[in-house]
Amino acid sequence: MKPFYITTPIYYINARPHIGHAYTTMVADAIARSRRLLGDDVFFLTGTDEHGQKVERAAQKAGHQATKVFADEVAASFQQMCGDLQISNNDFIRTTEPRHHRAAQELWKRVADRGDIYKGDYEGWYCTVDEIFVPETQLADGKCPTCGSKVERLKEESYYFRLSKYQQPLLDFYAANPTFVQPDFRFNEVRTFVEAGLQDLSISRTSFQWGIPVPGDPKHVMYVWFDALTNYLTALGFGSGDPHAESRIGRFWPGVTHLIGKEILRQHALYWPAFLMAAGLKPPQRVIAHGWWLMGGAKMSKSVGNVARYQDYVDVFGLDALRYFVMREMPLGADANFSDDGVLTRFNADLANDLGNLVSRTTTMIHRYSGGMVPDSPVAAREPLDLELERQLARAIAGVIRNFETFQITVALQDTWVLIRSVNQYIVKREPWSLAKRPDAKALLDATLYHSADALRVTAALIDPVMPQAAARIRAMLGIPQESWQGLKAGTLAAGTRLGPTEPLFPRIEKTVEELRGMSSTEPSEPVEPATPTQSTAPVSAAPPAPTTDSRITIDDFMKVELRVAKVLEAEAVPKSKKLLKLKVDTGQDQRTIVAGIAEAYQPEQLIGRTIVIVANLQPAKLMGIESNGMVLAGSIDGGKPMLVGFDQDIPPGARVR
Ligand code: ME8
Repeated sequence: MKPFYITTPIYYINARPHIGHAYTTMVADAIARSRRLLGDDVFFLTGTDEHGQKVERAAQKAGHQATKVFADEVAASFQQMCGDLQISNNDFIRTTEPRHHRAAQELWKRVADRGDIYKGDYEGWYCTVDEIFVPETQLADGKCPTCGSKVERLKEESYYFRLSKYQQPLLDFYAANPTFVQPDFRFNEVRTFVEAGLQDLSISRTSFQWGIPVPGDPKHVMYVWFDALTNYLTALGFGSGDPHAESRIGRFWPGVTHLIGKEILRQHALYWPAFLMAAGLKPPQRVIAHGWWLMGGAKMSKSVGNVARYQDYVDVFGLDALRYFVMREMPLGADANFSDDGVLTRFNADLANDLGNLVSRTTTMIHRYSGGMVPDSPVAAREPLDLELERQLARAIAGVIRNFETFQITVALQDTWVLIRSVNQYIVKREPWSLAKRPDAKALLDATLYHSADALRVTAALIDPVMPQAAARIRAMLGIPQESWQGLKAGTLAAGTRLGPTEPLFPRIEKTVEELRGMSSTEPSEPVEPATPTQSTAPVSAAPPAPTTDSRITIDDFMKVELRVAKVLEAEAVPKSKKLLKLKVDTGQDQRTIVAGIAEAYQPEQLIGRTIVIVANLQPAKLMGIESNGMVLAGSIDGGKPMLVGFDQDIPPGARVR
């Protein structure tokens, strides 16, 4: 079995976890699960970073006499998060554990023995929120350039690490390992930073005590990042002195994948490899830096307080829906907006409509038309439509595996949803409900049932790392065991398999976001659009009867117009037309062409990537010979230039506008 080691950052315990921490942990979990499905020997580590001034102050603020008591309490909430989110970690490390003290001191000694630590005096600025030293030249308006917090002046005796010595070794290492940091553009940032020259790094503090004592000089505690980064080795037995425990280093190091948020890339891609080189150890194989969840336009952060709690979303939408949303919504490396509306839209469109429909259709049909048993579909009976579905399955399997291997989970989920929609279309085209009425169509009906169930089996396997509960529930409905990704292919569902009982997988949520907001708890959450009336909140029958001359419409009339958010993918002028532009837009459900009369107000290139609102259910019409499928909404003042309708926050394509 191939070893595969994956880590999350270890989280500070100055406050309880929020969606940001949940996100990294869930992504690492999905990657770990995918590797297990591929047959790897996985070691998955997460944990808590418990030392440093920030934690010490948080404990004091919380009125705790002993920082350790506070640490135990908050660390437990991160452990609880792992349980709540069904994280499959193999170890949970706390930096206050004796095994970690030993490891950090061992690393320090090795670096010191090689002459790369010396004593000096530090005078400069320090950001306690990020626990980083900030050079004077990098201050932004006298504040921390990373988080914008006030920095503090420090003047104390300090041990220094000879980081400057590692400029060239780091650049050589980067050159020899072109995939060390992903995504690529982040690697460029690191390279540029190192190329500009490195200063030695202060790695000890004397002004507080909550840390790991420096070997031989306990007046100093280690700089929290020197301590924290070592956790990745502690969990492999480093510094334990026990050959059996330490044998894990040989197995899992340096082939490690560190999954982190982009704000701590420098520590992982620069300090950490340099510390390791100085200790005579190999740098890690890979650092993947993901983007931030934003809330109200700013990074969701416990220091700022604009956080969403994962528990609220698990309670209302279920764990798998939360896992799906975050992994579908944020492509690797990019930032994304976390909004209740976004979660609700994805839930209803992707989970209830697409996946939920496929599950209920397939299982109900087999119960109804085949006595709850998967029928046989001899190879000879397969028609082009069945063979095309098999090819689509093969493409989806290859695509999902490839994308998981390159950590593109969002793309893997897109591949899976292309498949799910194709299977739904396959069923609609075949019309099994009509075939069931024709005794001569039994073979075709059986083929349809077989291939739908087989595709559902593959779908369950493909969503397994992201949605383990849903995958297990689908398997229970199909009456099949969990499947590995090794050898996963179309057509292997055994005929005669007896289905389990059917249950609704993701029942559609008919409530508005505002109605659901009863779910949110004490912490402030992002403001959302005011509630929009739906049939459930504004039953038409309860409205006073309208006078016959009244031109007002009922809510039912309005709801017939399907207004949706779309994103412009391409835009070009329509030849020989002054007013028209041809747009290709992503509606969240499909990509389509819309011809819009906005050429006098917008250049095509201004529109690419822009979020717009369209009427999605308009009958197609031909404009200048081009079929337009929908209409773009814009406002204008009496014959003036059109102004596109927009939003004041990010909103994903497909969201309904009401
Ligand atoms: O930095 N969006 O701990 P931390 C996405 N202890 N991810 C987010 C996020 C957001 N808005 N907010 C937090 C530390 N995260 C150090 C790490 S490692 C040796 C030491 C996630 O509690 C993301 O993974 O500030 C980020 O890197 C991590 O939480 C920071 O957690």
